[in-house]
Amino acid sequence: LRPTIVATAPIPGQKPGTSGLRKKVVEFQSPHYLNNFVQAVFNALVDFGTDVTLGGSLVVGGDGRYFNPEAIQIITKMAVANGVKRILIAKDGLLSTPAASAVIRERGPAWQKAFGAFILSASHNPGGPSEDFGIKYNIENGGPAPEKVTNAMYSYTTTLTSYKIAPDFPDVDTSKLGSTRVVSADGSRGVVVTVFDGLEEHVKLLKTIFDFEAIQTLMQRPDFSFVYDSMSGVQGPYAHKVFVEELGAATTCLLNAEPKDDFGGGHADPNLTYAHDLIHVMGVDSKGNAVAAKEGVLIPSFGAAADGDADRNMILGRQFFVTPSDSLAIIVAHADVIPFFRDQGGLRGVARSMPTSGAVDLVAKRMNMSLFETPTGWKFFGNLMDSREMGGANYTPFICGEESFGTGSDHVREKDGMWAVLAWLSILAHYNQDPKKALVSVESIVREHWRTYGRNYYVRYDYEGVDKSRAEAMVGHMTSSFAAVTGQCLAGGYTVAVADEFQYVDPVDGSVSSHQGVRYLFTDGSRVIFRLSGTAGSGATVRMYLEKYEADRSKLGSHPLEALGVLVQVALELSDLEKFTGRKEPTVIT
Ligand code: VG1
Ligand code: CO
Repeated sequence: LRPTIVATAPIPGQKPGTSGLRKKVVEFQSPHYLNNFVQAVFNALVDFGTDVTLGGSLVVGGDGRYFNPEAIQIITKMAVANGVKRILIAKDGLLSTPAASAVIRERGPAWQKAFGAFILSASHNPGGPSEDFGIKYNIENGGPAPEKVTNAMYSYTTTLTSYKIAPDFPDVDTSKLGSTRVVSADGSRGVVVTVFDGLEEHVKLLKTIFDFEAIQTLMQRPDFSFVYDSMSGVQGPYAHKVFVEELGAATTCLLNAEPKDDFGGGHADPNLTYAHDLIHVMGVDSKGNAVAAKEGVLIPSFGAAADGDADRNMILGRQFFVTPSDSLAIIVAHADVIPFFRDQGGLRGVARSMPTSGAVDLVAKRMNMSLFETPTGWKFFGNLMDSREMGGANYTPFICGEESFGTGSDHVREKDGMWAVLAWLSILAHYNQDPKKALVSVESIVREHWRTYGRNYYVRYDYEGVDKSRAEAMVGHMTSSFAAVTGQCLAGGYTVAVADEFQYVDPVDGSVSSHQGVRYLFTDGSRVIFRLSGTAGSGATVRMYLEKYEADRSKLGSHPLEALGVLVQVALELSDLEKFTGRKEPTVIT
């Protein structure tokens, strides 16, 4: 157990982004790279009052991508050297992001409760020897480390001169469940390493939230069928447990349910471009249009997909795509069909990231709930969700969501792909209780929602792999011309009411996050937003978000690209995107 102090030097570029540190695998494999970052995390924890030597547990697991096994051994040896006494490692290293959050919050008696977790994932980024690896740290509430903590981690990476590791600590066999106690040579110190079932807590928790019987009744209807695509990420075993073992579905309902360390060469991102297997089965093309079924082929009534670390979700009906922003609004509008919310007296608060459409705002307003608009990234939701526990305002129970296929609630402190799918199945079960009536479809639920609230047409353009300095120059161009464009009337009569950069003041602790995206708010309520992604492993990804609200009930049936066509031109003009990036077309449209 004796720690060795290894001399090292700061490595540039180790700043955690929207969700942890993500880089190419080869970078993580280079000498000291992972070690430096892990030591910086331990150093930062000391500053924020977490004493890891007190006996609490450290959770370690990941999405199963390439380099996960090596990273688990390194982190274990470093945790031992930094004084951690209990280490909980998920079996085979497989632990989804929402399950990690559940494990931190739920596992074990108080005296050995977890103080945090290392989650080894680059989420939806491709995996494999030449692709991305990632690491993020979640704190004791189960959520991502807040910005002040990730800033401290980064600051340590810039000054670090050494790290601690226990090189003689035996490698952990993660394939076998159970605890091993390793005692120091003089018998004065012991460390317990437990390999645990990464599925257990999360599935147990989900069963307390949803009415599994009602969902099972829906799934047994002869006119209902579904398919779930785990995209070769970590969700496969969870999907098997929930849908096959708990709900009695056939294994043929599961696509790509075997975790692979390169996600089968795919891009484990559940959207219309990358979830090609699923959209094909569901009769939807990459623009979200319906594709006619081949003769004799039955298209399932419901389809969903997860990303690499299983915190994202995409929801599809038969030949129908549900935008994540609409999905959030519809789940919120139906929260009472979910026992978790109903039993707590109903949902009281909702939050969305700034670029997410305002569809949920309309629901919150009508249902008289508090609404919060936060910067992109799940770490900003944690404080809001915890505020009741902190004795503050009555914000919980709570649902939050992002336009990037992320939805979840305060049952954990991460977005939760399985939760979103079970929420939708609960809504469908609610509308389809009468076996004699024809099936109420996903599409009809969404259209009814639009008829009630109006429709927030929404689309996001991603320009991936852009030269970083050019992307930054584009942002600079926009921020320096805010005053000049304000009040200007552009194509289609769009007039800029406000042009600014989004800044967030956390209502719970008052911390300020600036430069969270360039916003153009138009006089008719439409919005254009630009952000540079904080999850790109290399280069820059420009995200352009467009939203236009339509209240006219006769105009609810257009394709978003049609409804937003002119606004796209306005956005390209305001940003001069083509000139700065050299790109004529986006890489992905969602
Ligand atoms: C993206 C999404 C953001 C999400 C983040 C992490 O961040 O836009 O909404 O929270 O990924 O999701 P960015 O900075 O690239 O826009 V995940 O599933 O990759 O952990
Ligand atoms: Co993810």
